Amino acid sequence: MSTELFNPLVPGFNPDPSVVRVGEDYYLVTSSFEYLPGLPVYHSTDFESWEQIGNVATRAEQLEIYDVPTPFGVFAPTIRHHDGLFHVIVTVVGGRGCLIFTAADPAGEWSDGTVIEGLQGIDPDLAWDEHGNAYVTYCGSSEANGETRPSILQVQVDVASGTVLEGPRPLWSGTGLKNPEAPHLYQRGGFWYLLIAEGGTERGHAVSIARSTSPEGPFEGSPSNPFLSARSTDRPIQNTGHGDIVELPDGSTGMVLLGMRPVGLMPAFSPLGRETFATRLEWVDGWPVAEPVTPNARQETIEFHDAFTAESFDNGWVAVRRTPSEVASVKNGDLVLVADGEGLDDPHPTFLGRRQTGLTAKVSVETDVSRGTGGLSLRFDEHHHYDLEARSTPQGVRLLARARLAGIQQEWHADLPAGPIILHVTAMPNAGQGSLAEPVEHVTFTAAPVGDESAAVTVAVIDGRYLSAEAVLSFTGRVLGLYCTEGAVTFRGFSSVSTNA
Ligand code: 6LW
Repeated sequence: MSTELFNPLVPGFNPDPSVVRVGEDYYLVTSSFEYLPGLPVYHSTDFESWEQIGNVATRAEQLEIYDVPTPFGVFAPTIRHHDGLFHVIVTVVGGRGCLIFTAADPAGEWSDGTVIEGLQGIDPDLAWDEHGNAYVTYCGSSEANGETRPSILQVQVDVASGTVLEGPRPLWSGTGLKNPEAPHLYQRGGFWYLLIAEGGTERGHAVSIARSTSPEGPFEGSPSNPFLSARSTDRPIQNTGHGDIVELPDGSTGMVLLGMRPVGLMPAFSPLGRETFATRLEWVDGWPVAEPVTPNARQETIEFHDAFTAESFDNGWVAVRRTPSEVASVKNGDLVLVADGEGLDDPHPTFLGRRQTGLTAKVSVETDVSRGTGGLSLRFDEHHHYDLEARSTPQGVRLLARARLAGIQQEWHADLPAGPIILHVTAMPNAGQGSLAEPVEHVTFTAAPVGDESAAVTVAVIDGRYLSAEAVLSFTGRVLGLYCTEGAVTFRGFSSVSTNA
């Protein structure tokens, strides 16, 4: 039976996907930038339904991202399996540099990470030849005719010690489009194939390929490069690039890659940022031909409820530059956040969130602000977030909705009587648009006394276009979470429901 390719394959903020097949099992990892735990690991046995089984970096010391500035942190991993061990190679930009993590079980625990000493670049790939030589192929820069240009480089390494044994040698620079990056090296049918992204991660993003009889080159590009791109098209999935090739359950060749889903009349704004998609490749004369990446969303609702009764955090919760257990505690159904001086505009907010996984999404949580100030936030980074905040006053509960965008701020207010409240945020693309001036997405903040939705107040309805990857100019995506800026806030019964039409 032919494997059905669902798109998005892994919805929400999941850029730079890399995938490996081991027997009947598939494991996929994506970039995580300033969030911890880092490097989510997704698993599938049919390539159709995917479940997050863990994270590579569950301990802060594995990444050391406490001080990395936005938009740095954990960029573009590669996952491979060799000699009975899973390997993830990645760069922590502005941090530990290029690292190799290993694990016997991809659900974890993963190792502390071995630094590849002296490697200057991003997007590392790891491949072994038949003699066991290990190659790290990555995006760096090389000099030609007195000019420094980004290019794909390669070193041979000792994986156990992280020592560079040979190189770097320049391999290829693509067809001349900007930003040749995201290399992956594969052996197939007597050739070594070098897959790369070029054109930049924006609308010009593309995938190109070259081949050689040796992993060290020289590489010859495909005559049909770039062999995949959505540039200058009106396809609903844009920015497609940064691929990784894998054999599908039906024996055909698949490629996972990043893409974006712009919404609105133009459509120009992608609320969820860069997500993981998939397409099929065919081999013609030893070169891949790609099908365009087409939408095929699962007709399902993605639901998540957390009653906060477990002692540990479900592996989809993330915090900013700190682990969830450093910022939050759970006990008997209460999730407590305690402010420690930094707010949402700072690099270390007291914030605990989850990726927004559907273009249509609703999150609700009971909130007790009798001892502090906090609420719900939709976050791209510390400079770009929409918030619904509550605090107690002598008259009751004061509600504040805030749009904070690169130093620009607008606020809306409403009031509720004293007592526990429930906060809701809904995100909904605006389907019935007649003009470009209309909102592309409605982000609605409402609140009600617990148990009395008839007394709900709408605090604000904000156009989501300004909290999109294009407006924010961000590598991340939307993370929807709970926060506290003063005192302590207790949350109960978090629920999130989302759909991708
Ligand atoms: C990543 C690069 C890219 O390192 O964006 O889309 C960078 N491609 O390959 C960050 O995700």
